[in-house]
Amino acid sequence: MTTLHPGDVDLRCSVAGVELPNPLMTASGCAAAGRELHQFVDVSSLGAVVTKSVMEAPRSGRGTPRMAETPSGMLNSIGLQGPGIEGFLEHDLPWLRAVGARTVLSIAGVSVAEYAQLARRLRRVLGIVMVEVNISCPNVEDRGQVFACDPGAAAAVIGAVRAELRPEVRVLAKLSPDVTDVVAVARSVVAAGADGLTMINTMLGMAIDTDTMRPVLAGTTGGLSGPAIRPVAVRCVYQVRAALPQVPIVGVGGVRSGRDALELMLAGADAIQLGTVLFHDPNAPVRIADELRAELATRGVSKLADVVGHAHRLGVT
Ligand code: RRO
Repeated sequence: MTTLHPGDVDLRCSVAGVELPNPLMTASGCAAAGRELHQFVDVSSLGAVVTKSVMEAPRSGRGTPRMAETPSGMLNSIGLQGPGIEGFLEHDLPWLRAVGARTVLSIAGVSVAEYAQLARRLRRVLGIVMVEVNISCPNVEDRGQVFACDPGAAAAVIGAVRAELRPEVRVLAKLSPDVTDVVAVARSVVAAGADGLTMINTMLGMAIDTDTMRPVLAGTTGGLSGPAIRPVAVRCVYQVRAALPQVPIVGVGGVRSGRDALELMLAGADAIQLGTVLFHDPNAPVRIADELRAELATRGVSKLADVVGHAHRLGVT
């Protein structure tokens, strides 16, 4: 048997018809609009840069402290800090275009009308390959604004965005793991026009400082990310892939290595986002791409697409 060389492994992938040179994207909120990361990794070499979620107006976010470490992950309570859509279009998108990045714009709002307005603003904007609709931010004023926790509310947002965007701009819906039935939410947003799903956002968590005896985060609760949530991401991707095998999935949650990325792809992810790992290893997209090639070569797999959803083909339930 001839051994496959990692360099011969084809990492190209396609998400909802959008062709990417490799499956590794940044996760929203973990690399802003890519500028800082570009000091370490040429962001045009990534599958895509997914921006921090942009709202209609500039926003300063929650008070500090906004981050807390846990033994197996990180809690954040940023609260949607950002430049607003005009600031993003004026300062960030031109830079992303100039460096040749494939840009996925993440958008967020507090109402269906705000999401619709954002999508309308994008109608004449070029240079965005997909829009990721963040309906699952845990750090909002009330849980009623976590649209992804309710299939009907989630569908209302996605339907409004779909109706306003140019038809060729693909729409990803970013889902929350903090639900009883993620498949029900997935079905609902796909019926409303989502071209694909990003799973998962952070899980709502909390830490208390036992010396001060007060919550660590100024926002009290925060989103848990990192290795602790990877099995939850694998489970969500697996369940949705089983129920909706034709729907593209971008897997995200605690990926730190090529093997972790492979696991999510075996569960059914067509592409992968890297989040928390970027904070301690900004070179992770390059390292993980190399590791993924090596993992596939070891298994005699020459094309990434051949492993997507493979765990289902073995009939594992
Ligand atoms: O800004 C945030 O606090 C935040 C967002 Br928008 C999100 O989607 N997920 C998260 O963990 N934090």
